[in-house]
Amino acid sequence: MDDRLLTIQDISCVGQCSLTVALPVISACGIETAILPSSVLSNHTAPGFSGWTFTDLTQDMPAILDRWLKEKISFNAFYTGYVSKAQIPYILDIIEKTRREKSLVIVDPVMADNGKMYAGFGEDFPEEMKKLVKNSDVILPNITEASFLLGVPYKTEYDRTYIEDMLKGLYALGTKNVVLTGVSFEADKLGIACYDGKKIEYYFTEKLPVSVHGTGDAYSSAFAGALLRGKTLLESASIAADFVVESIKKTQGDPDHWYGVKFEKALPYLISRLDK
Ligand code: PXL
Repeated sequence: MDDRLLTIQDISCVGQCSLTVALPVISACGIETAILPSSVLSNHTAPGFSGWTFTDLTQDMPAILDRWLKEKISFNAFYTGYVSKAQIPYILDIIEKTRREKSLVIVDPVMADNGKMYAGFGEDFPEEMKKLVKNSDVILPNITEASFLLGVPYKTEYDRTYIEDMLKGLYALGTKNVVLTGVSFEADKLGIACYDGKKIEYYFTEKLPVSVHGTGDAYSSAFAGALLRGKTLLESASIAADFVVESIKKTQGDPDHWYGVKFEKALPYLISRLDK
C-alpha cells in the first residue's frame, strides 16, 4: 500500500501557514497528503493582522472519522499542527482507529513562539498537548513550546546544558524522537537539536537577520515529507532547515510579503535535495 499522510491543522485562508503550507510542501515531496482541517480562519493570528474570523471544526471530526472507517481508509503517517485543546482526544481516537501497523506520528506542538502563547491558547493547553506528545514518534517544538511543555523558564541566552536538558525532558514525556528548532549558540548560526533517546545531534545553518512568520510550518512540513521519503531523522531535520533558509532568502527584500515566506519558490530546491 502506498504512503498516505494525514495532516491535522487549521486552514488560515491567507497568511501562508498551517494547511496552505503543509499540503503543497508534502505533496511536492511526492507523498499523498490527506487533510483534516481543525478550524478555518480568515488569516493567521500573529502580529500584523488586526483581527480574524474563526470557525471551529471539532464537531465534524467524529462524523468524518465514521465515514473514513466505513470506507476502510487508513494512514501510515500523521502530522498534527495547530489544534485546540478540545480536539486532542478526537485526534488520538482518529490516529488509533485509522493507523496502519507501522504508522508514524509526527507532532508539532504548535502553541507559542518568542516566549509567548499564541492568541486563543490557555495555560492548560500544554498539559493536554502532552497526551499527543506521549503518543508520538517525533515532536518538533520550538524553544518556547518546549519550555511550556516542560514548565521551565524560556531563555533567549542559554548554553548546551539548557538545550540538552530540554531534549531529555521532552523525550521523557514519551515521544521516541525530539527535534528542537530555533537553537542558536552563535550569533550568526541557527539550527536544530535532535535526540532519539541515545545520541544528541545538531545541525546549523546561517542565521538570517529577519524573523518571519510561518517558518515553523514550512519546517515541519518539509521534515515530514523528507522522513516519509526515507531520509533519517537528522537528514530530514537538516533538509527542512535548509529549505526554510531558501524560503526566507526568496522572501527577503519584499516589504509587502511580511505575513509569511515564499516557500513556493524554494520547492524545486527541496525536491532536488530529496532526489539526492
Ligand atoms: O504557524 C502557526 C500558526 C498556525 N495557525 C494559526 C496561527 C499560527 C501562528 O500564529 O495563528 C491560525
